[in-house]
Amino acid sequence: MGTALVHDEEMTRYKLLWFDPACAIETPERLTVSHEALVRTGLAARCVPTPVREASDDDILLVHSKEYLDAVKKTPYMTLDDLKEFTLHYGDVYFHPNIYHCAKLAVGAALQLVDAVMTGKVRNGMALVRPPGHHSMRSAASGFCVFNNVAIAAKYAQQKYAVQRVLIVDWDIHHGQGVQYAFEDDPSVLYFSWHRYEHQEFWPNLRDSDYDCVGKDKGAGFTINVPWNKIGMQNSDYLAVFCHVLLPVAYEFCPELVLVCAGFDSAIGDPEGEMCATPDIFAHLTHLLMNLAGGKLCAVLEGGYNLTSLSQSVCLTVQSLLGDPPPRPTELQGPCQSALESIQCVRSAHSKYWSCLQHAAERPPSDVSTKLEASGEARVIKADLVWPQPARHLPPAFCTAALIPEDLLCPLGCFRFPWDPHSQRDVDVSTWSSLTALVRRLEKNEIRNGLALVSDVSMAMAHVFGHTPKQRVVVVCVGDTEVLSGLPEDGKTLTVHFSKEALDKPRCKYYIPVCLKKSLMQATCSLLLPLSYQYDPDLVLLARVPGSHMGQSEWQQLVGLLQGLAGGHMLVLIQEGEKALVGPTASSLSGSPASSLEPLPAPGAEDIEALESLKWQLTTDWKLLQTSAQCKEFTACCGTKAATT
Ligand code: Q6M
Ligand code: ZN
Repeated sequence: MGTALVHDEEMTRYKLLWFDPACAIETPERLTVSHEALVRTGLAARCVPTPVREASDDDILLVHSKEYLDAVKKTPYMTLDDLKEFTLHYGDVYFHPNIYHCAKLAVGAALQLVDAVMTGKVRNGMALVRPPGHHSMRSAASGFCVFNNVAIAAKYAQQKYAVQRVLIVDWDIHHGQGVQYAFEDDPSVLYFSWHRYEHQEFWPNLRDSDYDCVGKDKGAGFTINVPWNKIGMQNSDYLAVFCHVLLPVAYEFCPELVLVCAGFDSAIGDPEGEMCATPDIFAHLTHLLMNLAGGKLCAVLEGGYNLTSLSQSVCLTVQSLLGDPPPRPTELQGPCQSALESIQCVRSAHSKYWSCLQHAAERPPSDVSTKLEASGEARVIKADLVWPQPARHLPPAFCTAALIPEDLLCPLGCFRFPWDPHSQRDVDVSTWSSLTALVRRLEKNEIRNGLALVSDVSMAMAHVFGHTPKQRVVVVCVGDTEVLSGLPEDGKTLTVHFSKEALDKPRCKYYIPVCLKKSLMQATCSLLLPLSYQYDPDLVLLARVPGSHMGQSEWQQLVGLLQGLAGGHMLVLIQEGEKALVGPTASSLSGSPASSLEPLPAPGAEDIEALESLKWQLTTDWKLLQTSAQCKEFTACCGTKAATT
């Protein structure tokens, strides 16, 4: 399906012409190093090169006023003094004789990307642009931004392709107030932003950036602000927000297009953000969004001022867009106290708008509020920031192996197993030993993933475990049949079993039965993902047994999302009676986007109750499940990262 890369050197041809420390970080090199890194790593060559174009006046007028456009149009003819004077009307932005041209190309690049994705030329893509866009408002430039590239792209997609619902994910470390204002009363565009806030001490210092600004009128609930009130946020803080805020709401919203304000000043080493999330995290953030909207995702560059972490982060984003498995997440802890306070506040502010968050109201912030000084120590940021160079990983040559009976057609995109890609045949062709051979290939990274249709999932599992002594495995079972009697309970496996009838009681922290009537996406986002990320398996084993209410698209979402773990190594076992799932499973394993879900039904009170109490019981062992800040006494005795380090 392909990944578009929109890029044009012309956008490097403007720069700051006078002394202004606030603007000095926004340099042409930002674009050059990002593009060079994509070329050097071979990623650019794997993308579909897509030319930019100049946005038309009508495109720009989708978001901006005629007066503002006319004013910007005059800048190419201004003297240096005129430009300086013009710049003074706005905050933290500079003009240059060529910036109007570049700003038109930046908008045009975003629109070209939307065209490529919406016409089905590619599945997804990234546009490398300057100037950025998310701060610019109807009649004002701001924060290095001239025209609002992503806001215009959203309106354009709605107008040209009749897209009903657009999700905008703004992971830049600044609040994209321009995007927020463009859609604050519009329920057809869900705007999510996290941003360094520090109780309004950080630029752009707006009251409108806090968690309780949720949108207006019909758009109430369709603006989600996650303020970071401390610097030094880490991978686990970002992942927690995705699992407990963004993803559940996004699945409920059910977008038809996802746009990302892809700023990388939220990565470690950035002088503006001062956060500690590593470039790897962007591979995961991208991956987690890639199965929404039938895979239609357009990432448009915003900020990012540390040239090293910027270019690494850009590469990791594009790598995920291309379908490579994200690198293993490194040593995830739980979110820090300040992040938990923000998460709790956002969830509670949105509980009346989203049924997936309705229970959050029952645990309102008690003595905590981001209005107050956050509890816990500030993290100390090391003076010399170093982070590991992202591993130059090689995806296995073979993606998906299918171990299925001879009379079944091999699904598209798979190869039939047993079969030796290195030309020495697998000798034994009986199902059990073929299964063992397949697992060994996964272990050796010769094959990325596989699926097997088996007569008895329990026996198949026993077999797999008999032959993978060293591996840590996340086992996910779906269906109403008990299969797990023989599983090791020594921490070498973490098992989550989804059923609609109660099967079993939790036996230990590594065995988690989840009995739900519906709300399966919900449980996947806010329970299964955090557990699995924290466990960090070498292999994911997904088993489908008879008797389940999980529909085909939910199943595909599950298959897609779980591929973010274990370097993409996943084995799917399907019990014979569930033959119809072989095709859809194979399709997701070989990288096709999951089919879109229907807008989600409101979860029943029973489900919510079950899920919440399960999470509550498990949080002591699994910190990534936390969604509320503890009282200070609790923090003092049980310890959190902030308190113990
Ligand atoms: C803030 C000075 C405070 C695209 C972007 C632009 C950020 C503008 C920052 C303005 N300067 N130290 O969001 O990255
Ligand atoms: Zn930024």
